[in-house]
Amino acid sequence: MTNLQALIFDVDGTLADTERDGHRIAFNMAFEEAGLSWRWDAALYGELLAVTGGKERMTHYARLHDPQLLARPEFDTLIRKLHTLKTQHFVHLVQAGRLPLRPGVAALIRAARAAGLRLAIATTTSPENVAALLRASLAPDAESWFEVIGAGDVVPAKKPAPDIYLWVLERLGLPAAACLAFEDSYNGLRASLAAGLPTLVTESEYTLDHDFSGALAVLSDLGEPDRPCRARRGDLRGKSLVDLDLLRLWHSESIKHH
Ligand code: XBP
Ligand code: MG
Repeated sequence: MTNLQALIFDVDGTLADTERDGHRIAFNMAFEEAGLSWRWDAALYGELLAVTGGKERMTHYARLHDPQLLARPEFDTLIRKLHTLKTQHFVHLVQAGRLPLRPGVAALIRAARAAGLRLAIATTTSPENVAALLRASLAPDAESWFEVIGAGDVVPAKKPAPDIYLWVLERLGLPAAACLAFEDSYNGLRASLAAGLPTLVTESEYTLDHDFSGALAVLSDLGEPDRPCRARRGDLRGKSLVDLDLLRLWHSESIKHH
């Protein structure tokens, strides 16, 4: 029997709802600053989220809506410049306290630490964004709570490829069966399942209609004492929030079935 030893968290949509009011705003600020007429409204951004990675997402958008720009020889340089600007804006939004953690996230992370569970992050977003979010929304020294932080371009293929999760597992030196992943999106769940990780999904504003087949459970969020979470799928065993006992139960059940 493989006991639960580590929790691996996705960032955007899982730790915090960062997309509509964070990344999207930062992209638009970068486009304006660069004198580009691109503007991504909330609905369009929801469609563009099918592509993970900000640079990849902008390239995808250009392919659909601005082929002339895409064809210019300096396009790749422009994308890198836009992404640097966007990341600066996103970090400032986070530092202004605009992106709080989702319900139950901080409490579960603190409880996991106290219980000696190892913590890691596996995300498509850029490392600067992770550092800013952990510092501003969890604790000033929170980066040190995560033994491994796998983010952005450290792997060639982004989610739904399993690469970032495999990169994290290798550095944890743990088998997937000793871990549990937290995700919010179809792309993220495909990545974690492809890496063999039992995965808990908390739906986010852009992913309510996603296919979460294979998840241990699909929840509204992790729940707070005064704000119960709801299970779209999975048995909360009468609990109103996700605690370590529930995680260990779901984890042991998933390992039994493998
Ligand atoms: C979400 C993403 C990222 C962010 C934008 O990552 O796909 O691309 O949308 O961040 P995850 P960057 O859900 O895996 O945390 O612009 O830095 O890519
Ligand atoms: Mg996500």
